[in-house]
Amino acid sequence: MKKIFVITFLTLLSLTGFTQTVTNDFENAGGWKYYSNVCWGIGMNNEYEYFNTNVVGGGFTGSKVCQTQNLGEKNICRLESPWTNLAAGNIEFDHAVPSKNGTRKLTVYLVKEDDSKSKILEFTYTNGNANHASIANNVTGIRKIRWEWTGNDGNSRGQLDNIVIPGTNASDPSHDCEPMAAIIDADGDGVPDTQDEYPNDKYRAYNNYYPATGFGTVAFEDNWPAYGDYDLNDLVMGYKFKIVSNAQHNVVEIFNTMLLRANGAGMENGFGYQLPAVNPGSIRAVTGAGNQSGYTISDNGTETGNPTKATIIVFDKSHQYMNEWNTEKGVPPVPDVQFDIYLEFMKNGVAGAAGTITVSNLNIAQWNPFLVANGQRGREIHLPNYLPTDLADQSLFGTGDDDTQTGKYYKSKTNLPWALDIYGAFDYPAEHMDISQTYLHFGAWVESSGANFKDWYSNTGAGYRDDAKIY
Ligand SMILES: [Ca+2]
Ligand SMILES: [Ca+2]
Ligand SMILES: [Ca+2]
Ligand SMILES: [Ca+2]
Repeated sequence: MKKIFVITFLTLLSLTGFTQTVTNDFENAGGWKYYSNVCWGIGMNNEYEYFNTNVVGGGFTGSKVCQTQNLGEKNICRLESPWTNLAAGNIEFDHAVPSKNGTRKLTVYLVKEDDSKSKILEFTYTNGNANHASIANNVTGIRKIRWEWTGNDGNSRGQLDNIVIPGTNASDPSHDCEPMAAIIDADGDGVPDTQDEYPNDKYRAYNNYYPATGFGTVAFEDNWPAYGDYDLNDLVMGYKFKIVSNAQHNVVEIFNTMLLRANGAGMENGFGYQLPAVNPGSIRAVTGAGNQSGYTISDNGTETGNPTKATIIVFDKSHQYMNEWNTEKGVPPVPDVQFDIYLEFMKNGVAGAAGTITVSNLNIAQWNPFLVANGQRGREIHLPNYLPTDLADQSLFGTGDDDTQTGKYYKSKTNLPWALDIYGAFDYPAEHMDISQTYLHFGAWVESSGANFKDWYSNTGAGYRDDAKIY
């Protein structure tokens, strides 16, 4: 909600269409207290005074009794504006040092948050008259203006009046007049730096992670439409998505890390996934996939033959990448094999031909992973109740143990699945170990349609698992 609020707020500001200014004519009845409350003068070693005079202009003039000698930073005679979200336009003010003795000089700076400064005016007084400054400014972003008087004489009064600064007050009085974090937006993409994970990149703003931390796991039984040994370890894949989005929450790119963890299978199985909400034309490029022999791949890296839902083939044959099965008791495990899949949706702000998609419409949680059994493209095995792709061989539905029908997909008559999606790590069964005898509440979880024993895979308490059957 916070992000939405801030965006709305900024939009309203820009819609008003006024050139906003930060002003100070020192005439407020509240006196200096009023101005210091809205963050004028921060950085001075003592307060401004009021001087009832028309020397500069109006009834009151900002005036500081100060040493104009160069006595070091602490004693420099100066005034500072509030932090201002500066806009292009003229910076205007009147200034004077009425009781001039010796050499007196005014130097005006734009100051950045890191206290680096750039000079915008240097003025040497030759008399006590008021002077008007009008300084063309093209700098935007968070700055304050610092007026410093120096000289070779003792006490004097640097005076200011009728200050007009193009921009809006960006100081936060409730936080020591620090720059208001909510509206610092270095790259101008509309997302404040504090919320912008790419504060210097206008084409990127947010990272979105799925799962929120670590890896999720999908595990498959490749004997579908038969139960087979039902060990659900014929392909075990870790998955992680980092979705980068821009200020409008459009997907810019996806970094998808896939881990081949086990392939306890005699068959050569492939793996892919579909993004149901993504038109393939919204993706500019896919890189990082493994071999894709037996598949037809479009120029942008998505699979041809699924014209409305982007389909990514991660690899064609798992055993090319992992010789061991990583499921056989007594055989030492081999390391996971990592695939870094990169999906480019936008480049320098330009979307793919089919246009942008928002992170919420993408809804990465509905990604649709599937195993392709034994190199036969049509033999797709999906998570329960996930739809087949356009390339699935529908003649397999309802055969063997499968009970796929309208509204029910990849489930048996007793609702057993051929694939599992675990939002975290998964200690998968060892080779040939039926998952329902490895995880002792798995059956009850299925029978209850997931209502009971939701922790069937994670709970290590008594009665939950047969450790001897876990790899
Ligand atoms: Ca930004
Ligand atoms: Ca940004
Ligand atoms: Ca199996
Ligand atoms: Ca197996």
